[in-house]
Amino acid sequence: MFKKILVATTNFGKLEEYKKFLELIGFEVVSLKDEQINEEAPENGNSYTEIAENKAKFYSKYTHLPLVAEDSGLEIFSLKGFPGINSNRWMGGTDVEKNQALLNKLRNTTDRRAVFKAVIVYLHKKSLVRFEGELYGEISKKPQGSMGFGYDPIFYIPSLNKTFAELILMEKNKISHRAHALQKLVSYLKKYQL
Ligand code: ITT
Repeated sequence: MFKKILVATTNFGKLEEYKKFLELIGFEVVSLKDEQINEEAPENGNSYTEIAENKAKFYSKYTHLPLVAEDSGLEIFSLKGFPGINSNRWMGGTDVEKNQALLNKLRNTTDRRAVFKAVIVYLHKKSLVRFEGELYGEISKKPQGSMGFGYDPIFYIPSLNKTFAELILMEKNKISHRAHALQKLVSYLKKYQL
């Protein structure tokens, strides 16, 4: 029988990335929709960790399944870490519009360094465990590629000469901030046979 885990995210792109890791080690990944959870956790907190923990606690009110929740974001060096923990809510509009707005902010900037960060919180029987990952890269001059989600078309990885949106999921899942955190989660779940 498969072990069930709730991947408590409203973001379909994230969900797909989690599935690849967790199904490989024998989990049946359940989404918020599968569990008929229609509430959305508020983003409360001053750090990725605090926000991810609060999301996990929020969704645990609606299920008895072990669950994971995540907070992640893109930090741009020349913008002093902006948009960071506000990556999803610093402006309204579509991902395409957000990407364009960031490119506009960097129009005259030569320092294009940026880092993607993710904090995953695993919540099971009231115990919270945290896993972190990050990936350094740059903001491209224009959007490139059509895969992935969010800021993928403008996050450029110099060693690959590609943006995240030019990578297939399997390639992104080898190197991304989320992949680094997910590898740690997978080791933990395997170690404790959860
Ligand atoms: P949940 O809170 O429901 O998980 P969300 O999309 O609101 O979904 P976050 O609050 O963690 O997630 O927001 C992080 C934002 O940062 C996300 O919406 C994307 O726009 C961006 N982001 C995070 N990881 C990304 C990735 O791998 N590729 C592209 N953009 C990413």
